[in-house]
Amino acid sequence: MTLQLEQDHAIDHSPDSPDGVGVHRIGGRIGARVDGVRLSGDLDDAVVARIRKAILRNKVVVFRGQGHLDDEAHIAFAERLGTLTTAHPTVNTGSERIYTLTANKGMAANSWHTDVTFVDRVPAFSILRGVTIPPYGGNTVWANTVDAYDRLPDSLKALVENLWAVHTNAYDYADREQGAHDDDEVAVARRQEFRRTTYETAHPVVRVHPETGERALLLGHFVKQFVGLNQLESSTLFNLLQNRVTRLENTIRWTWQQGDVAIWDNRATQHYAVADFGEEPREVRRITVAGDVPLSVDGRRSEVLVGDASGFADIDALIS
Ligand SMILES: O=C(O)CCC(=O)C(=O)O
Ligand SMILES: [Fe+2]
Repeated sequence: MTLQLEQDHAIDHSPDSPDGVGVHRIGGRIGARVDGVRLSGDLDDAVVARIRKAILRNKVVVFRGQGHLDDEAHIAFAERLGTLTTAHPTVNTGSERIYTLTANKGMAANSWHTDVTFVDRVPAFSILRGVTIPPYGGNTVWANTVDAYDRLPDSLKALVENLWAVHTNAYDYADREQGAHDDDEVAVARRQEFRRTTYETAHPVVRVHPETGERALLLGHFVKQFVGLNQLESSTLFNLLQNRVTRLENTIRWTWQQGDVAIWDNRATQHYAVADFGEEPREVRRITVAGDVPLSVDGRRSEVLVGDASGFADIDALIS
């Protein structure tokens, strides 16, 4: 079903709505701050529906002042948006649902990506809670992949609509990630764990969003190669398209406070955690809502090449 996003525009952005919920845009192409909501598993259905609409429309929404949330309440709220995934397909986080990120290095978050695209069932939403926020730096930046597609010239749209890419968690970090030459033991162990089981999936470069019907570019740092192109051709084209996604006008950058929550539509965004907080502590915790298998413009689903992600997310209920 395609949402009537345009019609809802006025309601969605009224700061004085009867339920006290206000959605305020914070960027021209992506991003909104939602005020007047205390996140919990007990929110009214109407408020949850407004939040979902705000996410779909703005691609990422942030909430200040949610310091009352503990892991349990974070999970209870997340469940209102859909079925949850396990914490991660390969990383042992010590928790079934919670993916805790504390690293400033040796992790793949300080590079542009969409979460977990190496599996077929790309998550729908990521819900990130700021637990320990450094005194400076450590912002997160999101980019709008629907807008990036929309702004392509027709010639490039025609090219990408027929293009597929192989995504993997076993890519060569040294080629992609700044700081990947870091031979710190913890960083090396983390990278090894991340690649513990190899996954490879072929996804369409343009996916049709299952809720909005919008077309989005599906790329990011897990892309290994485009189908039918060699390594050099792949990286040339990848850079061209990624530059379209990540140009600054197409992004929103958020400076965290403790107790903030950010929710992004992982089917319509990429993000980058800026690793510029020195040795200061930083901890954020993510709960992930399962998503379906992407659909191409011509109606074909992504294809698993290596690995079985059924243990990461049970998506039978999402397949109609
Ligand atoms: O630490 C952050 O700001 C974002 C980390 C990240 O990539 C994620 O939670 O998926
Ligand atoms: Fe991420």
